[in-house]
Amino acid sequence: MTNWQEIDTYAKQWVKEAGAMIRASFSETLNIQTKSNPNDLVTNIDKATERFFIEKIKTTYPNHTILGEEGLEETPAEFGGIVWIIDPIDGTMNFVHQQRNFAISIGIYEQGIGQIGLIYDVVHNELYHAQKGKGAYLNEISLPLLAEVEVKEAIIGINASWIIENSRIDSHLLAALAQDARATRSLGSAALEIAYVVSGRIDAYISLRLSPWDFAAGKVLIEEVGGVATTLRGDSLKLSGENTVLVSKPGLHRELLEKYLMSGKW
Ligand code: 2AM
Ligand code: CA
Repeated sequence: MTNWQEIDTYAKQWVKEAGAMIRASFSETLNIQTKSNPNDLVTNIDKATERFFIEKIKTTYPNHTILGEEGLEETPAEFGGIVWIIDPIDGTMNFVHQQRNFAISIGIYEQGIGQIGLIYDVVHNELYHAQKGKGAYLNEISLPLLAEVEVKEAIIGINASWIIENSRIDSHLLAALAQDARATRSLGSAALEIAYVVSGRIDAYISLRLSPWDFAAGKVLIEEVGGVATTLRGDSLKLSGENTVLVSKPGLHRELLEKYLMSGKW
């Protein structure tokens, strides 16, 4: 039998340790590089943080596998066994430019099913955490089930780049949503924006392109407060490759799919 309580205790301890190391790095000079494009940033701290988790996990749980954003370990061929899905710094651009509004995100899955979700807002010392079936918490506070809300009273987390006209997606559908909603917000860290839906600070979050490490923790958390995480077509999120992502309060999820998202080409 897997001892999830023990795994949870270690994971939280390591996340706090990594957070302290990231805070300590603020006084050092960053080494910044670009990845897929000039705006896709990675720093020595992203890599050092991922390496820190790999060393801890391999020492303590040698039969677990690791899928990290920086790819320092070989990507698991399949999602059998226990897999730690890690984004060492989600919102690297915010980390570099703002020294805030970024998070460590860790989802721990067994046979493709999320068992533990941790999203740590390092600067605000806010740890969103959940074990499947045991509810979600923000630090020591138990988070309530999400109440229903309609689009016209909802705050939608969405990046402006998905609303401006472009040939790749049906931006007019998302522009209509932005107009109908009470407000839109964009924080720049997918994991934190999902955590904000979990804690009720915003009502839904939409992205056209996320990788598993961006949402693996958030999916565990949102399901513990009665919310839903799917693609923009309402399908299950895949742990391989990129996905469109809709994370939302329960009734709002259906309204968003039916009125704005299902007819889109994405
Ligand atoms: P990252 O900071 O770990 O790269 C930015 O709106 C959010 O989307 C961040 O959480 C960012 O994660 C994520 N994201 C996922 N794929 C991305 C991509 N290809 N380019 C930029 N941001 C991406
Ligand atoms: Ca990320």
